[in-house]
Amino acid sequence: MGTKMRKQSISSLLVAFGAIFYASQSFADIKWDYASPSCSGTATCTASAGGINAIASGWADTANASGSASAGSGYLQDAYIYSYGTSGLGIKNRDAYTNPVQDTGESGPPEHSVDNNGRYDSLLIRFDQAIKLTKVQLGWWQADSDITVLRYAGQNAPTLAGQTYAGLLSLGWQLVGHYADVGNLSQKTAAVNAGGFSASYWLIGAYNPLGGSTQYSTGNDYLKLASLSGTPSNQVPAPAPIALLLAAGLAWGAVRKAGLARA
Ligand SMILES: [Ca+2]
Ligand SMILES: [Ca+2]
Repeated sequence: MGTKMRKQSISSLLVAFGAIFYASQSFADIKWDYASPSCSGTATCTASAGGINAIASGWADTANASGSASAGSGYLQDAYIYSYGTSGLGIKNRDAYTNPVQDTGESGPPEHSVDNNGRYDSLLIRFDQAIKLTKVQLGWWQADSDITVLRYAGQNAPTLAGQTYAGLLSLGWQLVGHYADVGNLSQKTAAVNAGGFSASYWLIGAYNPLGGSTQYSTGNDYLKLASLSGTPSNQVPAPAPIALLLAAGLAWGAVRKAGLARA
């Protein structure tokens, strides 16, 4: 094999290696599964996967809301998270514990779930880093299973306490989408976030019109969150490794050429 042939072969190898490296950067989704953590009335419940935590906390518009049909009228307060094995995470909001009870039925089935009967329950998910969310999987549902997904695009950590759901939209939160009948989909899984947005904070709740016009029925969605899937936004395939390898190949070629020229 001549020197030129050998140089071309090695360059081809470098390109091939670069292609393989590039392909390996087309990352599969990471799945955060809430079947394992055992959480009972806690403030947070954490699933970990791929070295990244997905810390769920519960929220509902229970502050200054009175009566059992005041969904949307109150301000957000933290709530209590319960895990139900493979059924996933549910929420009992603070109005399950008032005297008299302001969200009637909230402490038992089916409102022990993330529901919108009486109050709008939502799970705030905080990832350790920005994630492009792709899937939301339910483990349990009853009656109806429409969900609402928001992501946080603000600079500083978001504060939910004391805000209304409608007000979140002017505080850096963006509606990613409403998704209907997730429980009826294959694997009870909705493909979400078609726009491919990334965020460290996501808000996933029983269907919530966010103060706007009602797209789906409200007051009848009861669901538990089994898992989330997504991709770290810093793992988007980048051409840099190929460029580096090609540059290395060219440099090697230049060195060879210079060496041959001196020979
Ligand atoms: Ca609930
Ligand atoms: Ca409720």
